[in-house]
Amino acid sequence: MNSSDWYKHSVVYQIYPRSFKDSNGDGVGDLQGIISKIDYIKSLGVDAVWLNPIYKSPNDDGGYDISDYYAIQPEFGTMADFDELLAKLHERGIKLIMDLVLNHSSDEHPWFEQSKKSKDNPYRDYYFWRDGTNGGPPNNWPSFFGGSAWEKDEATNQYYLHLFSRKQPDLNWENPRLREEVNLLMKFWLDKGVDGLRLDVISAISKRTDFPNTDTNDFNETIRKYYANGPRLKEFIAEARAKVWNYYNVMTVGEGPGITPQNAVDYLDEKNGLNMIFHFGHMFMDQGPGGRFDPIPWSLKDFKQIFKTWDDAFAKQGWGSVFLGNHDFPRMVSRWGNDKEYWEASSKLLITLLLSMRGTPFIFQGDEIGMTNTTLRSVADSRDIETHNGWEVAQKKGMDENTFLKRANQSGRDNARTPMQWTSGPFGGFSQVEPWMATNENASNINVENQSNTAHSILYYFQEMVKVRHQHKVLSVGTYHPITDGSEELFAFWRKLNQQQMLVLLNFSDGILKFQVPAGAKKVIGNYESGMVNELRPWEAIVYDCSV
Ligand code: ISL
Ligand code: CA
Repeated sequence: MNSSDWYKHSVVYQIYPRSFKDSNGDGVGDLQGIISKIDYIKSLGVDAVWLNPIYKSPNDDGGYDISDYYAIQPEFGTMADFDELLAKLHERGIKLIMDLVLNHSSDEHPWFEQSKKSKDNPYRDYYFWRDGTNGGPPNNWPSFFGGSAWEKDEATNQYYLHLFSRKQPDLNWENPRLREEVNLLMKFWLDKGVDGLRLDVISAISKRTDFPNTDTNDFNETIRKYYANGPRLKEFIAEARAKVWNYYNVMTVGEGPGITPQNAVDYLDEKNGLNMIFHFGHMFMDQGPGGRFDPIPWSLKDFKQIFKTWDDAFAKQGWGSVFLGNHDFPRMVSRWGNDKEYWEASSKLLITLLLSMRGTPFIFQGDEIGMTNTTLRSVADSRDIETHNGWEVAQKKGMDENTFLKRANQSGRDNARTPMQWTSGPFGGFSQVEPWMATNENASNINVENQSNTAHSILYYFQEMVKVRHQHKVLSVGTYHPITDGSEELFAFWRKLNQQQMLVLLNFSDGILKFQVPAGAKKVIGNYESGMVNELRPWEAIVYDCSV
């Protein structure tokens, strides 16, 4: 595994290729489009790029349904384009983290094409096939994307498991032959010089394979108890590490829906585990028992507690990751900030939080310029299977489209997938033709072009904050000491490392707050021009150096 712990000192930029930049005028982002923006990526000061899946896929779930792990999605380009992108990133000292989807494949993958042919096909056990019960599915497990997690295959009169869409059959990691296939495909990408792997839904590769009914209506509880954290999880991760990762200088970050502060360390064993894992404590805090389209209010007090709980968990072993948004969640400024009258200040405040917290920060494309949620005018505007399936479920419960749309516009994944906004020109400069998904209407005033080289812009602030993080090791590896736990407006904390100590003040409110700054504190960075000491204006963020 890593001889170097480069990832602990890195800032990672997440690129959703379909929406980053279209280079050949087909309305879909592609690898040459990313290459055309490589100097922009360099200008951000980031150390690594995480690419969402770029493998051959029928695109049922944004590429998270892979039909060939060894081929590039033709819409995105060729393997030569990939090799060029990797080389150009490495020339600029930027590492590449690939996204591997190993909990499930596409139903158009040859493995599944074989597996469904007959009960005695050699590939049958690459997936989970079970007989139905009482004329229905084997158990009551719901899919992440609505409906049952089982699909009936008439040809062999059995059901196959798919925690996600019916076109994403779960791979059976209990089968050593499947695990060997996974090892081979990982080696293929690591032999090409890839520096890191983001492991999709790694928490579910070992699940309850006795398949009991779930005993709760709370979906996130069902994930925790039945889909994730299964009995052989540590074994499977340790095997992949021993057979593959230990032979490369590769960083591994798992995506862990269902992990808990108590069991996170099980995934992060220094010798046999992953380097990092994404937790979802804050990501699910505003989801009710019905999941994404059952939004509930969130409180800053709980938000702060979640950061403390997980920092304590990761302080024990392994290393944490910090993110406030990605391709699966609404835009951070719309979700956690104030994207109306305090759009600029709150975007910068969230960037300050992300880049001053312990753990490797992951910034999602567009958040560095304060991109906001979009507005679906009808469900037909959505390009996300989760939203479409969610609407089907909602209709069955008698919900009207406007009510569902309000929820989808608040918490749906489409918000993060609108084309990157480069200029105030047509389609935000993403493409010369109508993109695969409508550009956000505010692209004319929120874009890279009008924020470049503008001192007070969000983009400029992001670049400055990245420099601050790189210049002060206390912000990447220092200890974390929250204060003002009880406040519903102020998120304040210390970061300490030997003699260095930094005080971070974040006013998560539209009001003015008082805070007694220690004598001798030196302001390092802030999102307002100089103002009154001991007073925080609406959504004001300040980092003070209080080193002794
Ligand atoms: O979007 C969610 C459902 O509410 C998240 O819980 C998400 O599905 C879950 O964290 C797993 O996400 C990953 O795997 C999915 C894919 O749709 C997501 O884009 C990916 O990030 C299935 O591969
Ligand atoms: Ca294209």
